[in-house]
Amino acid sequence: MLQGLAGTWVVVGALLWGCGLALLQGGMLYPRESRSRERKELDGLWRFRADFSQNRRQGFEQQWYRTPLRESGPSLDMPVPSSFNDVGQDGRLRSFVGWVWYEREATLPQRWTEDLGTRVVLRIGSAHYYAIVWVNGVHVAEHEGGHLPFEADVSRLVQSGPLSSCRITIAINNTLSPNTLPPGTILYKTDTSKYPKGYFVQNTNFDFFNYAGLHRTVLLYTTPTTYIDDITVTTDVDQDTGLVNYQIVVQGSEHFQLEVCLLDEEGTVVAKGTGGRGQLQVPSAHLWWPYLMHEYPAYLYSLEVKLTAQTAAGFVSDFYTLPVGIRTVAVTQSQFLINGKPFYFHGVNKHEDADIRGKGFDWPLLVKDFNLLRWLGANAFRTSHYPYAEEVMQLCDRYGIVVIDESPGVGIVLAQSYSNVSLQHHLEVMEEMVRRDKNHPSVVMWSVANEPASFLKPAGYYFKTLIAHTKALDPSRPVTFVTNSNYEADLGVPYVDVICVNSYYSWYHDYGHMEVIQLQLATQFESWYKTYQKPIIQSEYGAETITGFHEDPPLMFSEEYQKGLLEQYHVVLDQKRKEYVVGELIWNFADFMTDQSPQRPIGNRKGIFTRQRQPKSAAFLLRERYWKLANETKCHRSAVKSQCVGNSPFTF
Ligand code: GCB
Repeated sequence: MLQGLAGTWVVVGALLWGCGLALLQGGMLYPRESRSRERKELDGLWRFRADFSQNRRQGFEQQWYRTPLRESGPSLDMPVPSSFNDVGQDGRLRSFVGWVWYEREATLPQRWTEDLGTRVVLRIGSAHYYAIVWVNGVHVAEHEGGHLPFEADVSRLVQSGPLSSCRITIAINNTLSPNTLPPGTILYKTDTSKYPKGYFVQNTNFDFFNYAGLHRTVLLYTTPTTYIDDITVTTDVDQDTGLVNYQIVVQGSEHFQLEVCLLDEEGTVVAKGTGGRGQLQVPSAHLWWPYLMHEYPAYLYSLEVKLTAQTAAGFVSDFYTLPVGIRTVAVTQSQFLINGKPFYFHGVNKHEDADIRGKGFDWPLLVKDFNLLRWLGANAFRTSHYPYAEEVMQLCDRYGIVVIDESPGVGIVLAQSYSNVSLQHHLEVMEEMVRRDKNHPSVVMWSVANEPASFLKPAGYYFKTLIAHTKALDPSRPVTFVTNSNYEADLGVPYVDVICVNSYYSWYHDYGHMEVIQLQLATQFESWYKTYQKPIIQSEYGAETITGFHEDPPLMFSEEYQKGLLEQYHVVLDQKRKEYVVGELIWNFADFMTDQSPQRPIGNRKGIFTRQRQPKSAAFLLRERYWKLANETKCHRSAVKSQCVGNSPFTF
């Protein structure tokens, strides 16, 4: 892979073997059931209380975690997973800033509490933003950051007495500061002629509602006390042989054996290995291809890992199965290559957002979204503007939807947010994110931030450090951040592999003048490319549209204007994609909730689908375009020419 690419950056999968996660301890494998592992989901109704006290600290002063929540005052029923903001009728809760308290009892199987060879782990998929966790009143974990999982080994606590249940209390604070990701500020309004005493508001520099709560599954799972803690897989291709490099970390014992087996989709063993690291060779490998790029996209093998260890109590075994897609990613001066073939991103930006549940994980919504993506002919999305649920990434692997995986680095615009404290936290967040998502074949690039003030002086050092660190964590993928700065002023872009640019011509300026889009967009692309000679993705463009508003000739906010604006962009994209533009991602997949402001009529309406996932006219326009692009690129690469007829969508 190293030879033959004149590009700015190439994949060096094998180097990942040398990589170490500098700051974090331990792995964060997705909790899967196996012959040695059980899981118990704690989704459903939890008890809930928001701390409305003046300093929001009454819960700590009165130690609400010490006794069941019902004993320290009234509580509400709160569904998990869900944001707490939109499920109630209390306006104060919708905009609440401060500590909220969640609690529930979990009944544990007898073996979990009696078998000292069992390790019991509490895992919280996402708690926004800062969380403290107690089990039976004992502090077990603290975590900063709203979009990534964290865990606590609670074996000692649940095995210390004749317990059949345990009480889990989680306090969560959604307050943002200039050093959090995303950043925010609390503004105290002290003019007593206008505001009551102690009045404050939380300000943010991002355009989505700061939903909070337990957004993803909370669960308990078990492993043996000697267990498979982490697996890292990178893949490469040599002729038609797939190469699967693996590295396994074991905790709990120094004396163990590891066996690995790679199975194809039929369940046939295609390669075997032993030991904590190695390379499996798969002759005539089925590669993992993106959706619409191949007749059989998204091929997944299964890597079965078996650990056996000799412990004081006898032999123990642990089993873990990881889905593996064999594919390569590389970037040249003008192309994004997957499996050595040019890949053009035609897709969307999303949000985790829906009526009532806010950012709460919801299977029906997720399946609907993937059905819409495939209907649309989208082959990619960006996780704007934070890491999405692990189940989302799993479906991307399964359907071949390519992902630009973005950190919660959105709204970094204050000078304070470039401090060392902020940078340190951002480095840790990248570690958590890479640790969680490194094995997903669908993830082809990391995005460390969205629209930072990258023209500020400290931005150069900040992004240089952040991008270098991310590359050290994972040399197998390109790294970017998404810019809306001027090409001459941007101090971060020198360090990215692919330039991702957002622009809103004839929306945030030149209102209504769609006739200037082509000139402005062409100038944008040419300026960036002349300066950097790197591939470019139009990572956002779009127009606010209220579904059902019709105006012809088009006026802003009408469905016709959204379509017209997109069409102007497409003219230039069609020219430049023949040169160095490697993708286009519409803003946004669906309408979504934001803070209240005169520009946001109940949220951001730039979706091509409504918040309830119904199509606006632009969805049909994009559908035609994406299928046409897919047909073109597929014809370009495949022998199946007969399917390349007209503009109509084809199916495999
Ligand atoms: C952007 C931001 C996105 C906003 C969008 C808009 O540039 O990246 O978060 O929602 O513009 O609609 O203004």
